[in-house]
Amino acid sequence: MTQVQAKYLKDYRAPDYTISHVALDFVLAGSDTRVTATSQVRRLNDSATSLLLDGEALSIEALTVDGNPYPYQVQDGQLLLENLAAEFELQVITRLDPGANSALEGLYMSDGAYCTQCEAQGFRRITYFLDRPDVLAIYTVRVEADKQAFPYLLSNGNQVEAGDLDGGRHFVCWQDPFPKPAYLFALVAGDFDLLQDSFVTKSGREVALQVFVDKGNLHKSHHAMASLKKSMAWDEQRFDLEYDLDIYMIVAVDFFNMGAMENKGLNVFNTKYVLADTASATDDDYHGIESVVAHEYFHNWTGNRITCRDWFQLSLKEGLTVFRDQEFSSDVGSRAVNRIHAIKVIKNQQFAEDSSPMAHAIRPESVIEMNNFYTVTVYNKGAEVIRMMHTLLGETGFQAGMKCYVERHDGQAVTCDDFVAAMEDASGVDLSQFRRWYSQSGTPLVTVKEEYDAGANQYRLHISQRTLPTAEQAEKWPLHIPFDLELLSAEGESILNRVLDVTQAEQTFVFDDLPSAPVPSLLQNFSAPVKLLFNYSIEQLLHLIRFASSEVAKWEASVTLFSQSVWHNVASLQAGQSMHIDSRLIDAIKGLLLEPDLDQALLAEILHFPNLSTLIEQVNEADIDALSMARTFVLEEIASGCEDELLARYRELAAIDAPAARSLKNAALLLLLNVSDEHQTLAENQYRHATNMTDSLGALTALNSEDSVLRQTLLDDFQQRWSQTPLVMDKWLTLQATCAGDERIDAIKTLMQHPAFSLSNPNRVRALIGAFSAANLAVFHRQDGAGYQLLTDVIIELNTLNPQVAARIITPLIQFKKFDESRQVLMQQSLQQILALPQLSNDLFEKVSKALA
Ligand code: B3K
Ligand code: ZN
Repeated sequence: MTQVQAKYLKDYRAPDYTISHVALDFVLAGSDTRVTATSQVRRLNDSATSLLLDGEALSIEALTVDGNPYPYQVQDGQLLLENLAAEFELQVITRLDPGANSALEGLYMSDGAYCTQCEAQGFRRITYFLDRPDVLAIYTVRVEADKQAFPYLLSNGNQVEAGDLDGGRHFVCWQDPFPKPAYLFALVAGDFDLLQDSFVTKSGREVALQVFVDKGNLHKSHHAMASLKKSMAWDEQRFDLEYDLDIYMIVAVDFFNMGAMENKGLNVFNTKYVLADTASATDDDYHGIESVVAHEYFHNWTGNRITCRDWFQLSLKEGLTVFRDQEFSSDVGSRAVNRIHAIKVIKNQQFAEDSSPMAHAIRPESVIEMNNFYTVTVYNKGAEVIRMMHTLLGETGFQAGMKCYVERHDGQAVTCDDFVAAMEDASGVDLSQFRRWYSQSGTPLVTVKEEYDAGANQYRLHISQRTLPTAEQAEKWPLHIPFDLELLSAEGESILNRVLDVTQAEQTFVFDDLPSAPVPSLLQNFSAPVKLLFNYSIEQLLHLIRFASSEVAKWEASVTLFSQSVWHNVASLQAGQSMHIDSRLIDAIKGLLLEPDLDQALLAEILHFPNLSTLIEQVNEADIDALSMARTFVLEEIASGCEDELLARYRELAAIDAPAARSLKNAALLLLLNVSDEHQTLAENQYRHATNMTDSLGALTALNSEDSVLRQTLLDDFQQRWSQTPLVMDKWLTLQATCAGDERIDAIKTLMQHPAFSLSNPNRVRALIGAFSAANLAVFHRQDGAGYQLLTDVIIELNTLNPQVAARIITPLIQFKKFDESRQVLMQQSLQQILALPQLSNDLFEKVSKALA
């Protein structure tokens, strides 16, 4: 297979032709499915003479121009038509086999239902088209299928006609009044249970709301519906944005490559982000559903009404929409806890991406396979960039910017620059230097040095910034960094709270009239996605934990305190000395456990001390063996030092039916199991008397750090109870993928043969293989390379089956730079093995070739 060439942002050209209307006629008939696409094509560039349409793996049955057969050529999958008039009607009939489509892009079958996934470039697997986001067309769709097997025939917009046909078949016609790019097209045909509701918009229009789920799951669809209504109300209140069609549909399917998809008026969702009841879903699952439903809904304005000019601009819609869903979660839940979750994604995953061969700016410069760029950088760092603008402009300025953006660009396909310009114009804030965040990749290192001059009552902060070269970009520039700072007095009072504009490579900020040295709370709320380098003393960290105004700062200080202790012990191990913990760390945690007013969910976050991935990101090279020993040591010391307090909190919270209480209780249990096996009975009792999945899983997770007879007994019980519920069996798979011990590899291989597992379903692959390689670092990085080989074997099978999923789970294998020489060699050997595959997908080729370059 010849590998495709990279495409560059700098080569963007407006299209020569556009398609204003398209009528799609689907005759759904298994392997003999036929699609007739009738497009109204218009020339935009007078000097253009030929038209190239995108297509992939298509077979043409007929093609006409203005009703007459017309000559065409197919080159590298694209369709070439020449000598065309300025306006014409093109009709193409293609034949598809959705049942054979295991890549789950374009039109495919999910457990007996037809469904589509067209973003980024799946529409070209349905018909030949101008499959690019700057071609906006009005769609009318007719779907025809067997009536008994597929009673629901759905597409975008409003239903305009329906009827019965001969031979037990029926049809439905849909019309979407809003012009849209092809990636937002959707079709679903199947038999579902349907939950119906409605929402009255602030201007008084009634919108029909429908959630379609697999038969027998209606009782699990209510939370998704409630989340949708909450999102619609919130977007009106906070952003003044109202829904525009008369109907909003969500369909949950089992086979889905990602979380969900925002197709206009017809969202398609992974069942994981729809189905929930308290018996089978955890509090985290509930939260995930609420935020993904919200995210897809918010795309209706930020993504659908205003879309991207080209795929390099993906963060225009994704960064902004993640920011919006984060704000939604924070307004309806705990702002501090949501912020902590967002910070963890950046520190654990995005920093790792920045230092990997796949480093890219939130607006990448070059792309081989677009599906590889739905990343934590584009999404989550993209959201941080929007958040920084929000910090610089304030809520009022930011909302003025949003208004300007919507008024200027509604109905258009635009760029990130257009967004920043709207923000700038509406607020008057100069964002010229700030724009670099869009084009510069890598994590800025921000070094802070403090200086207190007692004679002059003056405190000075020297702040310098530097971004190291990344794989694809050598030269770096200073960025405009909003640096949120609090200064605390020795007595713990807040003396100053403000955002510094850090814009130069080196800058000094001077604070006068300070009678004693303050304690700084630096980069509060993680006000910019940078690595902060500051040597906090233990005393300063303890001061911040007690007195910082920001709850996030208290959490950050506890993370730093814990990390410092781990690194200290890594050094001891490497020097052949014994490990040791400063008792002040234990006392600080004890103090927090005894503080009655501290938010329970926040305390739970603090007790979930940094995992191995977070710690690895703090250094250039990680000695994974020493690191994992040192982390376990520190955890055990804290847990045994706080045993009484942990037990007291555990007992006090045991019977409280609230998510925050449950999260603290389960965090305490996890620590207690680190102290002694005696506490196993706590976990067993919790499991046996649990009335909800959060408590069952909390108990199993606490028991999961090492294999034991009890663990095995309860896992067997769990399996018997849930064998018919795939989403719960995913939890069962993940528990086994993330347990310690050398026998793990064989256990996972055996599980791959279990009926609960299937390589063709992405949720199953992520639950077992994805969890193993991303969250069981000690075993994945086993010295003999057995962990790498296991992942490699799965990737090789997925290369042809589902390239998108293969390329997603390869991430830990290309991030080899942090590990020792012998592990690096083994990881590279695995990558070589993949690169040598005879039919290597573009998805894998892009990542592997960059990693080995
Ligand atoms: N826009 C989709 C993601 C599509 C990914 C294509 N490989 C979901 C979302 O971000 O809302
Ligand atoms: Zn999105």
